[in-house]
Amino acid sequence: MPTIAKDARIYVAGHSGLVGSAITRRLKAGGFTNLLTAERHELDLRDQGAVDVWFQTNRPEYVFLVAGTVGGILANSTRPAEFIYDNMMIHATVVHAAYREGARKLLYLGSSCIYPRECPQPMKEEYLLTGPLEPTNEPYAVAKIAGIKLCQAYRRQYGCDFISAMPTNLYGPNDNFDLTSSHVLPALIRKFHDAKVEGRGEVVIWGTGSPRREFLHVDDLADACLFIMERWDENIHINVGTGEDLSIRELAEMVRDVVFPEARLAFDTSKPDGTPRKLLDVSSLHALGWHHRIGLRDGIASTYRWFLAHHDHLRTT
Ligand code: GFB
Repeated sequence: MPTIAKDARIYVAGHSGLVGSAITRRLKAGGFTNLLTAERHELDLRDQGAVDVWFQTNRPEYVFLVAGTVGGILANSTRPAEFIYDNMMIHATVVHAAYREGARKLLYLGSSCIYPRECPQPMKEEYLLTGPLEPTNEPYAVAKIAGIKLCQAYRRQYGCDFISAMPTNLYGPNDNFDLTSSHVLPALIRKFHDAKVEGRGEVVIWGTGSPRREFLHVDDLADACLFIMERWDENIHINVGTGEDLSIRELAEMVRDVVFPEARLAFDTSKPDGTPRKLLDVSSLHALGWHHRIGLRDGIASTYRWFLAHHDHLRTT
C-alpha cells in the first residue's frame, strides 16, 4: 500500500468546501508540497471534456474526490434534481479522468445517508442496498451509491486503486450556516447566535427533536481521509465516524449551552424529522487503528468561535 511521497501531485477536488478545505489543511500540515486545486469558475467538474483536459495537464497521482452539491434536509427536499445531477456527473467525470490519466489512487467520499432508512444500528458497511432509502434525501443518496459503484467497477474492469469512505454528519470551519441549505449543527449555531444578538428568548428546532445523529468534526475526517488513503485498499467502502450519537434535542441543548444558555427550545413538528437514526459501525476503522480526537462539545465551541470570526463574510445560498 502506498505511503504518499511528500512531493506527490495530490488533487483535492472540492478544495473550498467544508471537507476539501479541511483535507487541504491536513495535507499542508503533513508536509505535502504539491497540492493541486481548481477553482469552480476555472473547472466545471460536471463537464467531462473540461475535466479530461485538466487531468491531462496536471496529471494528479492521488485524488481526493470530495466535491459535490450538498445540503441539509430542506435543501435535499427542495432541490432534488441538482442533488442527483450534479453529484452523479461530478463523480463520473473525475473517476473516469483519473482512470484515463493513470492516477495511482483515488479516495471517493460518500455519506451515511446511503444506508436504508430502517437500517439496523449501528450501520455496518455490508448493509448497503439492503432496503429502501430515506425519501427526503433519496436522489442524493442514489448519486452517492453510484459513486461507490463507479469506484468498484473501475477497480474490477481496469484494476484501478479507487476506494470509498462513508463519513457520518460533519461540521466545523467553513461549514454552510445559511438556514435554508445548511445541516442541523451549523443551523443551530446560527439560530442560537441570532436569538442572542436579537434578544429573542426562544429558538425553533425543526421536527420532534427525537431523531438521532452522529457528528464528526471535519478536521478528524480529514485526518481519517489521509489515513485511509495510505492504509485502505479494499473493494468495499469504509465508514468514518465516532460511533456515538445523540438526539437532535440533546444536540440543541449542547449548542444552546455553548452559544446562549438562557434560551428556550421550541419544536416545529411541521418540519420533517428525516431518518430516525443514523449511527455508523466504525469497527473496521477502529481495527485499523484510527479514532476520532475532537469531542462534540469542544468541536461545537471551536466551530462557534470560527463562526464569530467569520460570519460577516459567510456565503448565503
Ligand atoms: O442535518 P440535517 O439537515 O440532515 O437534519 P439529515 C438533521 C435533523 O435535524 C433532522 C433536524 O431531523 C432535522 O429536522 N433539525 C432541527 C434541523 N432543526 C434544524 C435546522 O434548523 N436545520 C436543519 N437542517 N435541520 C442530511 C441529508 O440528512 O444529512 C443529506 O439530507 C446528507 O443527504 C446529510 O446525508 C449528512 O441528517 O436528516
